[in-house]
Amino acid sequence: MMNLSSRIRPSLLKAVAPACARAMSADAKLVDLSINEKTGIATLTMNRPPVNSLNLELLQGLSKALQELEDNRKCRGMILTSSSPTVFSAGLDIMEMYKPKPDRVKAFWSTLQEVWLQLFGSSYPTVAAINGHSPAGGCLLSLSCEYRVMVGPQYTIGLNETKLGIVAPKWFMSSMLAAIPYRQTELALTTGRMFSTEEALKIGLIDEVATDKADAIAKAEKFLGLFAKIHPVARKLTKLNLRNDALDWLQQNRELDLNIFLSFVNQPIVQSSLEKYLEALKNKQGK
Ligand code: CO8
Repeated sequence: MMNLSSRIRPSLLKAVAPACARAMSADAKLVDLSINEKTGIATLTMNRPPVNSLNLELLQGLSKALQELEDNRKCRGMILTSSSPTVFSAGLDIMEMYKPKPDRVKAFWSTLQEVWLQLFGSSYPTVAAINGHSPAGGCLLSLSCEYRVMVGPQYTIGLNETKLGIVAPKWFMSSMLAAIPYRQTELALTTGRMFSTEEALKIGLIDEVATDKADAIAKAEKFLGLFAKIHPVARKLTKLNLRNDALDWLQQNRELDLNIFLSFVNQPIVQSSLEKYLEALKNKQGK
């Protein structure tokens, strides 16, 4: 038996999971975490219908799961994916930012910071199996992983914040800069561009295209297999040295970043943009 967390709940194991996989103690409702005992590869599945918008509770579930994996010495890698058939994650739950309650919005942003620090700076290798649309915070989560496999051609990915009249924080930008060049990042962010799978592949925003979720998972596992013969400590230190500047900035500036977010999100013009965007989402064609 693997020496996993004492809080294991085997009942969380999905019927489709391989026989050698077992569930860990992530929040049963909003995230599902299972680990394959043979390979040590964990699968972390976001499960907040309909679109996995990242509210405080989903972020807390992700943070707890990421910490469990960090504490589990047998974890050889993690695949982040979604239980939705069409959406990886719709990004931050706009309702957390629209007419926000002071204490909750602080906890919300602080937890988002924590999740990013945990994911971008994880000691184990990470892959996003992007099995649906991945705007804004959804794109951020995938960019925080080391490799991205995306189901195509029908889905889109990008940091579209400017289209909502909001500004992606510095560490969102750093995450994109870790994947694609400065020039492409500037163009993508200032225009709030959502990329098709094919376009994303062309500029390196994603690494591979998959035909469906199973193919994406298989490709993610193949990527993680590259590390079978690489010394884990050498791998981890190389990754963390490369990512150090971005990680260090947020670690040193969490309070400042929180205050920037709070003052920004509370501005009437931002609230008005969010309100209009929410209305447009609710009234979009096809509803
Ligand atoms: N937050 C809250 N609710 C959402 C969100 C969201 N991000 N996205 C969708 N919803 C809601 C919709 O309003 C809809 O609600 P209802 O059923 O009550 O009408 C429901 O979820 C289902 O949505 P759709 O019908 O649109 O579902 P589809 O499958 O047709 O489309 C998409 C899925 C493509 C994901 C689409 O919903 C979409 O484009 N969503 C918006 C994505 C987006 O722009 N997210 C940006 C969030 S902001 C962010 O992540 C970064 C903020 C950075 C910091 C800012 C500093 C101030």
